[in-house]
Amino acid sequence: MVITTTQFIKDYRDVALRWFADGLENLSPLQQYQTLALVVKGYAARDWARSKAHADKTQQKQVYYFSIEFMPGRLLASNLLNLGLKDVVDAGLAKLGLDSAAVYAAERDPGLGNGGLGRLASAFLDAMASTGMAGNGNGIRYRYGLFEQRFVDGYQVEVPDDWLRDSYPWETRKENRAVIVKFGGHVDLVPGASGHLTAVYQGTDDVLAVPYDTAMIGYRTGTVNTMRLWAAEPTAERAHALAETARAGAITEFLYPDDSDTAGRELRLRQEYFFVSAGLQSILTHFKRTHGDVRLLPNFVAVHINDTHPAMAVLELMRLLLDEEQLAWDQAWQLTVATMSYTNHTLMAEALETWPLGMFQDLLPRLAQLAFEVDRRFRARYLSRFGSVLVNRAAPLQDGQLHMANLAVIGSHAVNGVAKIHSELLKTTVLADLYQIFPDRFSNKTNGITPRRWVQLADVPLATLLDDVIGTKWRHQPQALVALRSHASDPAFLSRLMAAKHENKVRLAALIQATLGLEVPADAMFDVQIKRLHAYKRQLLHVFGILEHYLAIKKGAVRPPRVHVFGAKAAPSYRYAKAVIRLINAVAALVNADPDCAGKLAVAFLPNYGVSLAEAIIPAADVSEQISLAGTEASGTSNMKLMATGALTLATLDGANIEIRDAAGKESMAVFGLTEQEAKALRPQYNARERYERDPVLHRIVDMLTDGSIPNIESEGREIRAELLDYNDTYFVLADFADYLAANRRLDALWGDPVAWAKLATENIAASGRFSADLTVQRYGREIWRVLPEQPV
Ligand code: 26V
Repeated sequence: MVITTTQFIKDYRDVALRWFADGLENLSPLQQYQTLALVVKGYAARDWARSKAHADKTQQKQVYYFSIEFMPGRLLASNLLNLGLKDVVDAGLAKLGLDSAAVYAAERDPGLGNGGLGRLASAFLDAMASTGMAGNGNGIRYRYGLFEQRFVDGYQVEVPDDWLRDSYPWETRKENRAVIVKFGGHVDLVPGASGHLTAVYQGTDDVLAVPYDTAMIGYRTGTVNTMRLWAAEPTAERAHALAETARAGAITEFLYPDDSDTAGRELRLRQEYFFVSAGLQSILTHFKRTHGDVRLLPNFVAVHINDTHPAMAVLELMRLLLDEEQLAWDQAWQLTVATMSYTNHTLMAEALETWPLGMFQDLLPRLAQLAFEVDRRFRARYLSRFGSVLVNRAAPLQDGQLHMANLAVIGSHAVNGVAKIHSELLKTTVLADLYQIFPDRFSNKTNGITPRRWVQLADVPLATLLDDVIGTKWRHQPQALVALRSHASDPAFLSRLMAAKHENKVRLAALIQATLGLEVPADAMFDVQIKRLHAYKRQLLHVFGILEHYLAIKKGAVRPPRVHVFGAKAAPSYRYAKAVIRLINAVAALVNADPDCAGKLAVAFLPNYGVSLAEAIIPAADVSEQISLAGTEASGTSNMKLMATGALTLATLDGANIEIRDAAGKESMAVFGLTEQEAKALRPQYNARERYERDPVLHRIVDMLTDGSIPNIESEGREIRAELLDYNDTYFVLADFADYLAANRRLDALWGDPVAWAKLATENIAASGRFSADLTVQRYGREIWRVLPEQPV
């Protein structure tokens, strides 16, 4: 899109006048941002309308990515970048004398997700638009997103995230596309004249689902797709009563802040059905208008189930095809399976969703009937071939529970994991039985990230350097970054690379100063761990490493200075995770106040980790901590973002770390710890207490949890110690401790040779292109959704 700076300034002034009846200079930064967002939305509007019309006219196959979470991040800068207008607008803002940093910062970051799963969904929407695919998001417009995290006395305190308070300029309410979603009541199947049974609903509780659409603008493609988020409202007949508004609205009031504790929550079940039913109804309505015959559905529509939360899409599509479209079971089933595909995002057995049948029947009586029938047919079909034991374990209904992962696999034509090791482990662990029955459905699709947000926007010093050294091709094709390899031994380039990193570190140091009042040396090694707080991710191991360094300093050891940067939210009900948060804050207080540590060791735990904070932290990282127990982290994606901005990875052989090592080369990663197979073999004979007794350093550090050496962690220290010694250290922190230290000492040694360090950073950046989400969605597009031609092998 071509807009001159002059034209932009005129447009900006016009919109300010129309919207606020005022001149730009009289608006607050928030109002300036809102005005600018409207201008940009206007610039994208034609492409958006054209993309929709084009997809319909050419009958392009559409992907609908169903996800209960999306985390798009701030959109202003990324929309400008993708439209090719960022430079023009920045120049315009400068000409107007406006504080562009303040304008960008005024945008709220919609935290409509918990972590990796939600961020991946948004990265995929960005990538689909940027590769010209017609791919849309379908999810929930939560009134309150993931809580805002604050620290009070080292404790995590949760504050509601009122992200819609100032309105959200990117969304468009489409009341004309609202649909009704029915809950409860009962269904009678009444035989009609044709012999087909008609489902008659009585006493249902109806809720209006209103879509809010946000444009997903492709990077210089002209493709603009849609993220459609549904809000619940009372139906017209009930809209007059205030109580009804509150009751209906409750469905989309808040995001569950928890990836561990949603089991059995009726409101969560309502949320899931709400956005699945609304999404499928709107897809079918649109499809019939544009294509007519529902029997062609899988030729033109792919519905993707992002984790099990939308898995009831299998049953809902069956309901629509049987009850509304009057198809016969076999045909409806064949269409459903051909339309659906499913991604699994975790190996944690306790995370596999199940619903008590009683609850499911009460809330979704018709879907429950269909679940019984799917289960009956599944058993009948596979019993003789696979035997009752296996078929029982693979069936959707077991012990009065509906097993959503089983339903998702049975009702989809494709199932995938999110990194090679994860996809392999799915076949031998959580989905092993289903793999026996449907081996051909399984594949791997390693996750990806969008280098546009993480490099082009968040790391301008690096991006500018890259342009200068290898040209700009990498901006369109991140794989072109391999060209950097030929500069990995060029001292001039390496010193410029380190200068760019240093610039980012100075910026992060200023943020740490402003947020925590802590001064950190920008020339220290910045050692970063940013992700949800979970026992399996082992932030505790990182803390133990810090304490070991602290003790060494107390004994006079000299090591390269380090600044440890943490970002992590804990689920409000996850006690252990909250104890670890308090521990990190207490260790930070101890270390940061100790004059012996000044200039040598600092700990900065930045509150409220999310997409925006990640953008500030990632470009400044020297070390990327990816230290989950092998076999527990499905993929990880911060590992990819940190690699792309030149951090060296300190990692176990888990998730996508393995593929990162393979891509960047063994030397470029500090690998440590048990492998997945070793961990599995160790489990039956593991004795954590024995490790504690045997290793004096470990002994001392574990004791520090409870002997008062770290002030203010009495109960937390006891709880963590108990997890380690009484509950036998579920995630093998003690088992991997010594090797973790050894890997850290290797990094220390490398730090002493800045040229060698910079060379490895270069290898990481050069190899990061293969983790572009553009490539990931193209693999989905070719092999699962069939919206792109198969590539010759
Ligand atoms: C659920 C639970 C529940 C029980 C306790 C531990 C636990 C841990 C994780 C979860 C999974 C939530 C789904 C999720 O966000 N998975 C993440 O998906 C990312 C994108 O594929 C992937 O990179 C992360 O490794 C994976 O944890």
